[in-house]
Amino acid sequence: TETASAPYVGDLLKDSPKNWGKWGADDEVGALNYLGPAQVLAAVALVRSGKVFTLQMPMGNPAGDPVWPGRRGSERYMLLDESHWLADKGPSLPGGLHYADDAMSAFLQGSTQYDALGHVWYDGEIWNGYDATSTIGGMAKASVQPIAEKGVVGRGVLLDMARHRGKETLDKGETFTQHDLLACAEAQGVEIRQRDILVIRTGFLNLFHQLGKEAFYDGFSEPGLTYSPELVQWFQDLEVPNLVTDTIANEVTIDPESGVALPLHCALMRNLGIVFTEICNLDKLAADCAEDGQWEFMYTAAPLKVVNGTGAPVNPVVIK
Ligand code: UVW
Repeated sequence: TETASAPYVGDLLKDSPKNWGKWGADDEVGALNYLGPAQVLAAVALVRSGKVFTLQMPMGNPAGDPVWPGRRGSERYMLLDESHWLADKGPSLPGGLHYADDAMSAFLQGSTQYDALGHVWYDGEIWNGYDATSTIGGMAKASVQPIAEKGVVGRGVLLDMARHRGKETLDKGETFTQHDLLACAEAQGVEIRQRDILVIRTGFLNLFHQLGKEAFYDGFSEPGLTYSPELVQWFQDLEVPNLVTDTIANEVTIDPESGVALPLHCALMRNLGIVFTEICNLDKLAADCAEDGQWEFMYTAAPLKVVNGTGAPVNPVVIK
């Protein structure tokens, strides 16, 4: 449906390219098909110093986690600890061992995560043309599980847009384009190559803890890439398999020109099959890249194999 302020996303994207069918009628991993043995070996060749970086934000942080409005951060609770034995309620095991158990309630999109390719849709169809009714009761098609089964390994390139603009963090609603990414890469002295995993830093999620929850969500508007047909074609021509950022949604919340919310989820994820990784912490990696001048690395990730999941938590590992 159209609203007064924004066109229907299907109209906005009516001429946008699609990769449906490119990897077969039953494909569920989309542009990850661009990553094969050649890309893995090229990534391995970038390992020079043996430095390792993990990109996941802590889960179950009592101070809360930055999540998309309407979602909750992960909550972890103890089911069994020493208090049970102090109260004579702990299980009795031969030999007397005590142990701790806990559980977690978590939105699968509520922490550092891989989105399933079927996570968003319009016109009643998800990635590869599967019917959107296949999402009912769990993702029967294009869930996160096939992505998790495949795993992600390739050449990652960090584009530090915050540093490039001389800021600690990009501002609410601040935008950038593929031209800005190219200028950032040039300033960093790194080349963006075919089939690279693009890792984009904005610094924005640091504001969640700096400003506090209320101010962070007041006028919620993430910085990020903006939609244009040229940008979509750029991603398509580069054969980008995976877009990784330190924001909740990998793109500016409302595209300023069209007024449409999250059009790149539709144009890149639903139509081109580009896999999204969101809510990463890129600060330590960025500081190291600025120090040693190596902005390219081996990127590896394997989200959890959540059956029929719309997404899954992940702790991506970068090796330089
Ligand atoms: C939505 O799809 C609303 O959000 P995300 O991709 O950030 O999980």
